[in-house]
Amino acid sequence: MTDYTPKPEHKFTFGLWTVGNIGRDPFGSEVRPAKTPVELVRLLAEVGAWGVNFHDNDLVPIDATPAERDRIVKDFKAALAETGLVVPMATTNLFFDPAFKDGAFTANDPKVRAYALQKTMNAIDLGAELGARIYVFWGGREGTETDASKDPMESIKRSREAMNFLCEYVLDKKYDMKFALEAKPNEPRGDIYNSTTGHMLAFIETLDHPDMVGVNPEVAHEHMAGLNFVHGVAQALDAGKLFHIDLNDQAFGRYDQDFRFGAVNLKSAFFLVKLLEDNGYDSSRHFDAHAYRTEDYEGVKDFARGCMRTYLILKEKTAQWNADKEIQALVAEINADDGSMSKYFGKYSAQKASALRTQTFDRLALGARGLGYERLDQLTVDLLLGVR
Ligand code: GCO
Ligand code: MN
Ligand code: MN
Repeated sequence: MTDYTPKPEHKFTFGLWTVGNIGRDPFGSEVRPAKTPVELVRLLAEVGAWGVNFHDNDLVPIDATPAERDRIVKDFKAALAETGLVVPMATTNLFFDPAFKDGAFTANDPKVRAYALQKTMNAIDLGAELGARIYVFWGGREGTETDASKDPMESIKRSREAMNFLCEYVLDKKYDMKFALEAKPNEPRGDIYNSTTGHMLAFIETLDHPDMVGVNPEVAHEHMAGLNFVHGVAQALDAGKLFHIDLNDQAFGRYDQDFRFGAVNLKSAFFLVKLLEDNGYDSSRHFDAHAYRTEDYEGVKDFARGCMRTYLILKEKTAQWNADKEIQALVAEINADDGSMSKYFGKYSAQKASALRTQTFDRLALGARGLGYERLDQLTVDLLLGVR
């Protein structure tokens, strides 16, 4: 192919907060002047993105008057119409304002919990008004520094009650909207509840409307926890719960770096793209990342273009891997099956179990056989490095 131009069918999206990141960190102030939402929409259109997502307060400041809100939303809608960008996802900022310093839905203060619900209902309305059909929940401050401060059992109950309330709100309003829960192990809290995608998948099954709720796994967050992201995403896909995904990159063992997709772990990025593409993932490819602090807005565009370009290159590599005769011959060999064991697999029966007991196995031969994974992995590396 070698045409790596992003197209609408690729469903590439960015948050206003990603290309709008002004480079503040705990050690230094902003390095880029802030752009308005309208300017950011135009920037995203220029680099070829399909959609733009936002937190309520990325678009409407927390202290805006109703008249200001209406004007901002009107200008934003005009920018969307002008550029053709869509809004597939929206979310609530429940972490920036000091009111949320102890969390939102799990805060100990009931007034904070009620305010969080009110703020989220307003933000859901805003998202619905702009066409968002996925609503993300990232509980950045839903956690603790000390477990003396909150009863973890109570926190789980409060989280569940909030999700149940908000699902009913969406049903009541007849919005065509589903929720996607995003896990992160820590940062900004010392520990965040439901710290991995696996935790979230288990939590969802305890809700009143589990079918309305899926996950939004993020590469960086599972890597912060030292986990294999591809495996976590596969579990979400298998459960029919991969409603959305946050693509970025991250060195293991570091703070939340939110680097350009593929910037650090190219091989796992490849297996991720392969997983998504081979399994017909059809929702947004959302980049939740930002440019290095060293960059000006030209660098921000390079960052955004780079995310999409790397994804498309890895998509091409997926097709190449799937069509590579030598690789596929090895895959077939690894999975060779003469059918002689089929009678033991599938649903249990007492008859199957007793037949299996009488089967003899050459255990030593099973253990002695080389599997060829070194060769397969090196072929993959050759392919990724462009020498195949
Ligand atoms: C982070 C998170 C956030 C969320 C965003 C939308 O680590 O800061 O990834 O960027 O994804 O708040 O829910
Ligand atoms: Mn992150
Ligand atoms: Mn994220």
